[in-house]
Amino acid sequence: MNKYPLTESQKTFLWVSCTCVGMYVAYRYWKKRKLKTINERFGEISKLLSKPQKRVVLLGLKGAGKTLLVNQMTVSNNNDFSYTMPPQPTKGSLITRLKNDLCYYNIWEVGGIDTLDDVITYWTMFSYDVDLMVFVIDSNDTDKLSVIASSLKQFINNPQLSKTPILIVANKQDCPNALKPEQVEQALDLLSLSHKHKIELIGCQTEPLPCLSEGETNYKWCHSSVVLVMKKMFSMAIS
Ligand SMILES: Nc1nc2c(ncn2[C@@H]2O[C@H](COP(=O)(O)OP(=O)(O)OP(=O)(O)O)[C@@H](O)[C@H]2O)c(=O)[nH]1
Ligand SMILES: [Mg+2]
Repeated sequence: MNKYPLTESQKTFLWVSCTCVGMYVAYRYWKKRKLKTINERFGEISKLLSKPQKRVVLLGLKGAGKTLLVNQMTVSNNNDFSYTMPPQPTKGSLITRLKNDLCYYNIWEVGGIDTLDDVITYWTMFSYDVDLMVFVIDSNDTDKLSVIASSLKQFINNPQLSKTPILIVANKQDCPNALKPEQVEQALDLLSLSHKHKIELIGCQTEPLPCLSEGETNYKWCHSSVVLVMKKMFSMAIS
């Protein structure tokens, strides 16, 4: 038997006090958790900002295959990405961000260039603060190679651009009449240019694409040569 029975008002007071203490403890716990989450998120953002960023400019004549190349690189870099076919001609420029453990790579694709004058203008316009210039070539379109060869010489002779490395992508290697990477190298006279400038060439193809399964409209596929181009691009941009 209870020696000191509580009155009704004492019981109510005790009950209200316990509830208040409980709520206060729960509130403090929730606040601490919230602050921790904010700190964790802030940590993630700081990590993002502290990772270096590289600027890569992707040029090439109209229809050389820049957009499809970037789409396939993005697939290999980001599991959630997919693209439709055929790619639409690029109006203006497109920026795509790729990443690896070391850096973020902001890829600027400049679309719709079709004359030598345009090539030079765009190369010069986009030449500031660039870590790597990538030039995509249609290896099947041999008539245009002379245009590219002369613009490359002008590019290399421009003192403003003297420190920017260049990667040439000899694309459309799947086409039966495409020049092989060594032949493109010769046509562009890269051997003599490489004495004056850091310049490399790599073969690539983004087609033929596999058939889509029924009901699918988007591709999540990339050719193995695209992965090699992307790795080369990453290594040249940080060199
Ligand atoms: N056979 C073959 N066709 C390709 C390859 N890469 C691109 N193409 C085709 O070439 C056409 C042009 O491709 P895009 O990626 O749009 O070319 P682009 O350089 O972005 O063109 P612009 O945006 O107009 O400057 C499309 O029909 C592609 O399917 C390739 O490796 N092989
Ligand atoms: Mg394009």
